[in-house]
Amino acid sequence: MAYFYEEPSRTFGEYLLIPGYSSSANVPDAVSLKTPLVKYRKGQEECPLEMNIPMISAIMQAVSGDKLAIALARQGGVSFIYGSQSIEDEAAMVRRVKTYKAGYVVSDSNLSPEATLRDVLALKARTGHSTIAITADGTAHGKLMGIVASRDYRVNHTPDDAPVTTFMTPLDKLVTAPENTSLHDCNNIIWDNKINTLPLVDAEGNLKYFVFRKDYNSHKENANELLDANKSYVVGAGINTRDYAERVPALVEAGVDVLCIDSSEGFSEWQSRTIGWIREHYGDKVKVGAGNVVDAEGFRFLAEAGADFVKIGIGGGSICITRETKGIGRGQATAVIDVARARDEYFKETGIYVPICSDGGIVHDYHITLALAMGADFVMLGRYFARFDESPTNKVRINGQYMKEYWGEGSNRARNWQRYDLGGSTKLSFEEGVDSYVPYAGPLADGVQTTLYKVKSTMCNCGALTIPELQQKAKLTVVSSTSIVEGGSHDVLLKNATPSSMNG
Ligand code: RVP
Repeated sequence: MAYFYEEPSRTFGEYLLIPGYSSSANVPDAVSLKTPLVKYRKGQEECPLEMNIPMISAIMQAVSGDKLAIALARQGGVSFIYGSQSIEDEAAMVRRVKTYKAGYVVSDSNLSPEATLRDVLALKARTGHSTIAITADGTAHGKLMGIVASRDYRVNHTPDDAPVTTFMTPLDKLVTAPENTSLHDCNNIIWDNKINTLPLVDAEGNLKYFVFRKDYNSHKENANELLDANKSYVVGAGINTRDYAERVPALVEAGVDVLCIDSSEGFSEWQSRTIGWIREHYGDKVKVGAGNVVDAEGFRFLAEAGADFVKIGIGGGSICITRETKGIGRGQATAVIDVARARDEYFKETGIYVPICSDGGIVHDYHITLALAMGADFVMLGRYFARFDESPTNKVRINGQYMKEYWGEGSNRARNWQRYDLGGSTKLSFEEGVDSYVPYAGPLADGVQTTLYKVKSTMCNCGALTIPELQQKAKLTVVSSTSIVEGGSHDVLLKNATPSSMNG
């Protein structure tokens, strides 16, 4: 006879935290959100890869491109670049993140001296950048001849066919610096000379980078940024259980820091084979997370297969219709609680701490705090990140409101059949995801900082200054459906009603 669970499976909206004693030391600024990303022998060694905030971005076309990866690493988290693209394209995205030197920008707007104002305007419209390098061959690293900025020409006054050489600031009038100048020194040069852009050139006069006044300031503001030993941003990437023998080497070659097998259902032989292949070829050097699972059994299977972290969640994603189409899944809160127990038992038995990630279904910021309190080391978010400027999707205006597009990996639009692959020859034959809009929410940095301030405040209410302390001290209660109603504003007529569930 089939097995029946005694309790219904529950989701975050059915739980609340009960505050604990908070002392005068419990202030949000004193809270550390540092958390391990990969397994380690807790108490005996340092975790080889930690994050400064407990947030990773979903392995999705509508979420994790290189721009978002840079923005999130700057806040202290990690993006997993989507795998539902060609191996070359995914590796190129990883490479762009790894070669991005915080503060040093490889010029993406370049023209040769033969170009005209018409070319300048067309390029500016395409890239959105107003500083254009004029190099001998028109490439990002060609011999620097001059720079064109908006103040160098007047549209409708300067003729469209005027050659750039007639209005650019030529090299002999430019302030430049050698390629290895430190960011600190670059900033001094920028200030001393009252310039906005400093080109860095090599001994032959080839352009290497630009340093912009505005970037230096933002670099200074990001105390949490997550950098590797070479001061490049940390980045992850999704892989599948089909083409790993080609995809993994390409991603490793591009400099990826951590991989994750992207699958809607991870309790499978395919996942253990994939991890096995990585261990055989790279030992423990290449880090790989696995999932998704929703119970203790699934966790133990992946931990024993050698996963560096385990991801939890089936059917809870905002764009996910797996539960409706296939009838599988589990309430996200129950899944996290069950897996967290299994993780703690596994740690007691083996001394190995395998971090776990709650993936999908975070609607309100406090759901993050609940997931952490229930034992998750970090959370993966799709909808949340899709709303920001840096996500790779279009910003559109609908009924007077700005929205961003957001679609599931199991939707027809993404056609990520590997994610739902069960072996055999058939490819995605029915949809498990939808195509949608989410309200536009501005720059990632502002959104993440607001969210985490809320997380830290609640942690203080629970008397916790770290995530492990929260997990130890948290007191959680299931709430009745009537008290959920009581928890929102009620019995008043709202002056300014927006659907709060869509605003993070
Ligand atoms: P959410 O943050 O609620 O938008 O959920 C994002 C998660 O949803 C992803 O990390 C992934 O696990 C899952 N997903 C992605 N695509 C689909 C689908 O098409 N069903 N589901």
